[in-house]
Amino acid sequence: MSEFQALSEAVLKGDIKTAVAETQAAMDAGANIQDILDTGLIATMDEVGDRFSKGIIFVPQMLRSAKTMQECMKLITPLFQKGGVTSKGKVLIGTVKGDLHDIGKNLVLMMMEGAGFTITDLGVDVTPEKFAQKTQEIEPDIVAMSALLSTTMPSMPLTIEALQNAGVRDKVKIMIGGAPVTDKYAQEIKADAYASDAGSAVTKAKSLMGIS
Ligand code: B1M
Repeated sequence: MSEFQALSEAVLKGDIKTAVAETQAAMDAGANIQDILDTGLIATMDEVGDRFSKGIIFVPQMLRSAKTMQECMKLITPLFQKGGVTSKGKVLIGTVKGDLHDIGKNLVLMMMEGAGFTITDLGVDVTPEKFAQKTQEIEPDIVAMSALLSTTMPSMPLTIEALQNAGVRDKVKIMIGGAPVTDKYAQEIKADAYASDAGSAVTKAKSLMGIS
């Protein structure tokens, strides 16, 4: 049984009040924040996805669990963020067109912010044109795209094409990620980096910026 069993059960049930209280209790007891995130929250969302695949739960329950996880993340986010550091680089991030999943993208954003990057978040369902227009406007160092559906992955090469058409492809590094995305896919669509999780997204972003 996991140390975060009660938290996990509350997220599965979509019981926001209990989940938030359990997160706070774990933090007060000195639990490692990364463990709360990995074992208590992320692993539980995998279980939610598994139950959804098996037809045990449906979209409303999945949504409720997602909302519950997001409320818990609000408590731990400040602990990942360090103030007053010089920016390590500008990152433009969003979930691609047609895709509404934002928990993973928000985790990546939170970890990058914590590592000292300056983030502009375009949110979800971001069209290739919006990515291109914002890239022209704010001139980021890295354009970061997230996709959780195999059906929305093709928005990634379309976004790269839009950046090309806007004449900004060579001015940025492109990083992609999300559960169905792979390193092989990143190479196929000529992205500059793939990251499998929020932690490695930070490592890859630093390496793209030539910093360690
Ligand atoms: Co959706 N959903 N969903 N869903 N949902 C999945 C993704 C699915 C795998 C569930 C399943 O069937 N087992 C499946 C996709 C199948 C596929 O295409 N391969 C699925 C489906 C089918 C759907 C709908 C089509 C269901 C329907 O309506 N019939 C629908 C689509 C809506 C749409 O987007 N247009 C849908 C809807 C939803 C909700 C809205 C209810 C909700 C999202 C709420 C929200 O995000 N605000 C939801 C949820 C919660 C999930 C699951 C259960 C959990 C996703 C999650 O938040 N995981 C998911 C099953 C699963 O993933 N196990 C599922 C936790 C999160 C921390 O992990 O997002 O993977 P993840 O992010 C990780 C890494 O991937 C990586 O780092 C993160 C942290 O380590 N990462 C990056 C992510 N982005 C990155 C970017 C990077 C680098 C790393 O660089 C830029």
